[in-house]
Amino acid sequence: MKRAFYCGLIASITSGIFLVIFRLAAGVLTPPEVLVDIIVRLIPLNLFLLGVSTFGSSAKIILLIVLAVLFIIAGGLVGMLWHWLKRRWSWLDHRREWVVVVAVSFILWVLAMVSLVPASGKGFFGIQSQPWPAAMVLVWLLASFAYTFTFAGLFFRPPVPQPTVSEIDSSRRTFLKRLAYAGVGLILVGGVGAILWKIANSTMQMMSGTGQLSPEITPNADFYVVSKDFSPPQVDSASWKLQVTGLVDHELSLSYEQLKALPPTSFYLTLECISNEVGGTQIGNAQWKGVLLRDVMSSITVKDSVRKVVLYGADDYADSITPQKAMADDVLLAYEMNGVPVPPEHGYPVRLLVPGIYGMKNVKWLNRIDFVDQDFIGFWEQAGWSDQAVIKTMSRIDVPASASQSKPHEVLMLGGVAFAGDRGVSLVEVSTDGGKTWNTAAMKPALSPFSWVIWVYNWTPVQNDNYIIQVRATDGQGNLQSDIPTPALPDGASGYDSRLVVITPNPSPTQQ
Ligand SMILES: Nc1nc2c(c(=O)[nH]1)N[C@H]1C(S)=C(S)[C@@H](COP(=O)(O)O)O[C@H]1N2
Ligand SMILES: [Mo]
Repeated sequence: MKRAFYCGLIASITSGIFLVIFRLAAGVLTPPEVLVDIIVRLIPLNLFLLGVSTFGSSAKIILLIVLAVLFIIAGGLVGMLWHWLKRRWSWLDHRREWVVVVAVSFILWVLAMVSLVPASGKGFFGIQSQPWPAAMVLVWLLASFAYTFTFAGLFFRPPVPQPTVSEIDSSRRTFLKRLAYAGVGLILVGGVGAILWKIANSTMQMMSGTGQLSPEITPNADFYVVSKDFSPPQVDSASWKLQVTGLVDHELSLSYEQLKALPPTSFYLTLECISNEVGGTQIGNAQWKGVLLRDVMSSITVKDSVRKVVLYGADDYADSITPQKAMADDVLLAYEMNGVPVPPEHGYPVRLLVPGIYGMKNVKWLNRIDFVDQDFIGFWEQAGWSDQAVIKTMSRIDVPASASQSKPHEVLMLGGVAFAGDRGVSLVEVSTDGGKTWNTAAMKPALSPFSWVIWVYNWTPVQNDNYIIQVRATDGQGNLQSDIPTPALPDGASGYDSRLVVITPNPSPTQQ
């Protein structure tokens, strides 16, 4: 058993060295790195914050080291498992053993390619990975072989006489014992995890003061509402129809049931109103489920003369998007918001979502899509708002609240959200000296290419003073958000969000 463990260990180290060589030489990501990506994206925000506040900017590296060690140990455990199986399966003679090794390498690799790799956002079999797709597929396959062949080479022995019954019994007993140890270990890890969770929740409440860090997913009840009318129109889903009309080869009328029978798509998307001022709250992130407009249109041919696609809502509201945007592969007819039917105030039964464009084009209570050969000036555009309405890169400070007080030499957590439409956020920076110097904030990777990010920065002021805290974001195309203060009308606000923080030896308790 011990020998099997050590052989497995050496094999996974060999495979690891192999992976590291390709990482350094060609930039091919290793499995622990991909796992870190997935974990950091999927863990709850509080745990992420706990990691950042405990380990600082090296939190990710520590996680990576832990995973790399686990990866090596897993190699040893697989070795032990092999040893155990081999004793049980008498058909597994010396010749067949090698066939199984090749098969196992393949299975391990396929599993990684259809689970780990897509979960990290690199597509099935890593088709979206860097530096080129085939590299990851190939290197991981070879690494899998490196593991199994090293193990086989070290561990396999030419046939020996059959073990006696008592030998099998005792090895089974030790195996069961180890299984029990592993069980106890799992329970311990779970317990420690639960305690950390508790601590994370309580530290968050302590740290947020009056300013609250935004949850990554905005609950429906807290999601901002902007509608032209005071109360939402009453739409009955049983009689609701979506009409596709205008310059199309044939018109379409779809019921709620017919729409829901089409293949569903879901994604996270942050919605922001064009009238949201710097530091404003007319922004929220939700998971939306529905049908892609492209899929609804799959049987329909649109005439070349079409210039605008007009979207009508049941509240006598209309807005338009370009045909290019309408046919893009990410425009969604949403019927669910955060796992429940879209609430009345957010557009029940169906609303449109157009990634990259401010809220007003995301028409609620949608009931007609009309293809026209003229320009169309929508409801808010008639009042002077931009028709392009491309979302500007923004960032907001949620914590601390304005005019907060804190003590010198004490860590003060700064945090908030940053958003750049469908371009994504690549960097968030914080200045504590009025914009002279900028520090990189930790950023929880976005839940989707259309989602905001949560950022945090732990700041330890040393002097008693009044500080102006500022934040700025860079989008996925490398463009820094504009620092020119501009009101929201006509094409969205710009400028940096800022907060005053007073550092004094005796903060007044009422203001924290
Ligand atoms: N039918 C209809 N759709 C609409 C509106 C409206 O008044 N009527 N307001 C728009 C505006 S200005 C914004 S910002 C978003 C807000 O969506 P929410 O209320 O779900 O947050 O909906 C858009 N869609
Ligand atoms: Mo809006």
